[in-house]
Parts: sequence; C-alpha cells; structure tokens
Amino acid sequence: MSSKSQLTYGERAKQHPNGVARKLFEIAESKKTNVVVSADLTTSKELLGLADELGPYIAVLKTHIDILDDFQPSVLQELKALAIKHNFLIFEDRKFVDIGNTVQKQYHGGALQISSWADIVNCTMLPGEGIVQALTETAERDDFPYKGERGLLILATMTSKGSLATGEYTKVSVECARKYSRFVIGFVASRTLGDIETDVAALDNEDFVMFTTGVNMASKGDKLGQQYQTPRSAVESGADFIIAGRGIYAVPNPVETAKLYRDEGWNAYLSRVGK
Ligand code: 6AU
Repeated sequence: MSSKSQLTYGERAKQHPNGVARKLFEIAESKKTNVVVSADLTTSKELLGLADELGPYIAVLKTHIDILDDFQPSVLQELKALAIKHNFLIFEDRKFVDIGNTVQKQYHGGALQISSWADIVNCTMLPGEGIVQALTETAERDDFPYKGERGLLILATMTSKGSLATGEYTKVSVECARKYSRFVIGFVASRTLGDIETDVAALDNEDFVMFTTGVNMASKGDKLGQQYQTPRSAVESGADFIIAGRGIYAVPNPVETAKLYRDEGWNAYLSRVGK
C-alpha cells in the first residue's frame, strides 16, 4: 500500500513528481472514478464502442492491443481521440518480459508503436532489474517525444492461482520501483496475493500508485485460474485503481454495470480517506 493512501486523489495529484501519475489522480478526482476497464475485446468495433460508451465512467482504458483480430494502426488514432473526448488514460497491458535491448524496441517503435499512444505500460520483473532500467532509459532519452507523459507499472503479484510472482520476486519489484521511480509510477498488485504493501508503506516520501486487477462483483473466479475480489475489498486492501474486465464488458448492460463498479470503488475510496 502506498504511504499516501490516506490522502485524496486531488492531494496526491498536487504533490506527485510524475506527470502521468498527476494526470491520473486529476482524472480520478474530477470524474469521481477509480475504475480501469480491461477492454479485452477482439474486434476494433467492439473495443472502440466500449471505450466510447464507458468513457465517462472510467479513469483508464486498459488494452491488449495484440488480441485484436482486425488490428489496423488507425484504431490507435481512434482510441486516442476517445481518450481525449472522455478524458481517460490508455494503459497497454503489454507485460514486457524480455532483456533490456529487446523491450526497448518493443516499447518504442516496432509494429505497434506502443510508446506513441499508451500513457501507461507494464512489465514483469522476471528478467531482473535490466528490464526496468532499459524502459526507463528509453523514456528519458533526449529524442523520446513523450518525455514526462509516460509511466511504467511493475507487475508485482499476479491474480492467477499458483502464481510464482511472490516473495523474492515481489521484493525485487519494490526495490526496482524505488530505484527507477522517475519512470515507474506504481504496481499492478493485489494484497491478497502478496506482501508488497508492507514494503511500500515503509517510505514516506514516495507515492506509488496501486492498480489491482482480478476485480469482479459477480464471480469468485474463472475456470482458468483467475481469482476475483470485489471493488470494495480491493480498495480496502490498498488499491488506488481497480481493474475490471469481464465483470463489466461481458454482461448484458456494461454501462449500468460500470456505474456500479464506479460507485462501489469510489465509496470505498471515500471511506479510506475519511470523507
Ligand atoms: O477481469 P478479467 O478477469 O476479465 O480481466 C483481468 C485483466 C486481464 C488480465 O490480462 C489482467 O487483468 N491481469 C493483470 C494485469 C492487468 O496485468 C495481472 C494479473 O495478475 N491478473 C490479471 O487478470 O486483461
């Protein structure tokens, strides 16, 4: 849990050194939502349709752009336009997991040009410190066009049954986040599966943003090992932003459902900050 989790999003926006984190908190404060929708849809039409419908109720749209069956670069411009229209950030859930030299090319350039449209990306710590060092170096290069407008999350624990992202792995995640905090804005983690919050709470002068996935109001899990908790329990465990996919997009009325997630996540946040 961040040592700043008792502060409001507005207060955290004012003092955060990273521009993306500031923007994230400002959006949450102004739209009164801490919902990240995981738009794991496989056609551009569905993805753009969901982004437009849910845009007013979310802080962040999370994509897996490589699962689109009909991917064309134009979808990225359209997504960007929707992000501006509805004031949300885009998080490409790429989970970089390779040596530094490779992830630099996967992040900045390549077929997907991820750095050009994703405000936030994530990586795993499996390769060790080099992956975070490499992505940070790219984001700080003099010729990087989006300097100060991009952030990285470290996948510190995982929601799937039997995950190996525990113990030493999680500890190194926290150490690396601290060392590269100019670019690392926080974690994807859930308290129920890790011990990260104790470590992160230890320092007063840092404000890592906690994204918790595996959030679903109607299910405890799926047949492939996914494990769920509710928006309220996620926020009570330290989530600043709750990531929900099927719980929102795979139901008969995604808009009404997104509003329910928004209300439960927001009320849990208000209780946490004592408002
Ligand atoms: O709500 P769901 O189960 O439909 O979708 C959860 C989303 C998926 C996963 O790829 C992702 O969250 N995810 C992650 C992320 C965000 O990095 C980590 C994790 O441990 N578990 C998980 O489900 O898009």
